[in-house]
Amino acid sequence: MSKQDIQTRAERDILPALPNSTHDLARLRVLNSGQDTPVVTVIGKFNHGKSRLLNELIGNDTFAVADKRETTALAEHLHDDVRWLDAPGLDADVGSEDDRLAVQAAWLQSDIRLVVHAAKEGELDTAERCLLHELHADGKNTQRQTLLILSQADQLADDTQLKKVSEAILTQAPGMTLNIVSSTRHRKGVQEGKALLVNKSGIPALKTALGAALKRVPQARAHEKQMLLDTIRLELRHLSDAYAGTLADLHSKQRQQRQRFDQDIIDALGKVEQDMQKTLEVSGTDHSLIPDAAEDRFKLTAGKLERARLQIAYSQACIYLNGTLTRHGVFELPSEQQTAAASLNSVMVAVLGVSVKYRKDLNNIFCTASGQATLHRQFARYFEISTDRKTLLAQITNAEHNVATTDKAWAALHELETITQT
Ligand SMILES: Nc1nc2c(ncn2[C@@H]2O[C@H](COP(=O)(O)OP(=O)(O)OP(=O)(O)O)[C@@H](O)[C@H]2O)c(=O)[nH]1
Ligand SMILES: [Mg+2]
Repeated sequence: MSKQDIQTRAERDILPALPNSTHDLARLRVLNSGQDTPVVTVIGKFNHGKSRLLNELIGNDTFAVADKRETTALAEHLHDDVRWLDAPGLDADVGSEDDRLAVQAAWLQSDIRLVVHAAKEGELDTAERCLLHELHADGKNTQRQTLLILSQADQLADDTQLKKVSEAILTQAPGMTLNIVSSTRHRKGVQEGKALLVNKSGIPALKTALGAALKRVPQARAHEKQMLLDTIRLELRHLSDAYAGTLADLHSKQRQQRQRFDQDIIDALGKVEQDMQKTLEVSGTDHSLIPDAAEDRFKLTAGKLERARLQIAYSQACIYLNGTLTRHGVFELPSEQQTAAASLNSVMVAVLGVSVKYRKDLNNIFCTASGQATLHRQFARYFEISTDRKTLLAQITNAEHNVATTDKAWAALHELETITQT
């Protein structure tokens, strides 16, 4: 598989787990593209002289310059083993979506950012200060470099004015070096062969500073690649640990719930068996089996008494077992099994039926191992399809899906690590 395919697969498999890594992966794609040529871009507000500065740095009028909002898309030029990118001005209020994308692309591709601010504008405004702050933070992380440039220096009345503006800006951007330039002076000096003017334009000094920054690019890129992979790895580690923890907790909850259910059912069946045995212990004639004669219709017969006694014992067993089931969230039949007769929709009715029970039935159902095992099995089946258990199962399925997502992301990250190092 080609490096590009691996990169594409990494994006496909890592992003579902870490959607916030979009930028890091896109930057890795740039760093892994095999293009070793360093990229320098200008950033700043429109009309501050960005395009013209680039033209002076490369020594020809490649980039469009105008006294209005001019650059509206990313323009690129290869010169002196450097890719120069001209970006639109950063003016959110007048910028279109295309501008925004172009600025984003410049941000993504650049190794060195030249922040251009026109001297005549005085201090940096809030947007520029935010930008510098952002670039500074990014630089600390990635080692990408930023050079601050005070452009159009010739527009100020004198050196005192220039000094005032420079000092004000340096207090706004502490720790930074200010590169003061005038593209107009540079062009004039070059055209008229005036070395002093060229020198005074600040462009040669800026070229020297840029040259030093360019030398640091390979090392910065190596650092940045490692840093990006480390960041993704760390985030993935946190995420997959969290997902694995959730899944383990849910599995353990599922197991414990079932164990408690099984134990409670065994205990309840044991108690019901004991009570039932007392009812069934009576020896002698089983009156319940002797049908009443027609003339006994309004009399209290031994058969009626015995049948009532069995019925009460049976009802008590059912009530007791039902209490146990209810404690574990087993109430009614699942909706797909329900009928129009609401009284038939209980799990107890579904398991034990509605027929009248006699001694033999009660003994088989409640007092034999096979009877108890049957009840246990059927109760367990309804337990597993009760609402709470189904919800838990859905949570487990979801957690398993999350774990699978991070597993896939790990595999893709390992591949990405291989192509990034080579
Ligand atoms: N006096 C003077 N004018 C300059 C200088 N640099 C640029 N300009 C003028 O400022 C205007 C804007 O210059 P551009 O280079 O197009 O500015 P930009 O920042 O690229 O502007 P957008 O592309 O619209 O963002 C043009 O008229 C330039 O000629 C300079 O050093 N001195
Ligand atoms: Mg421009």
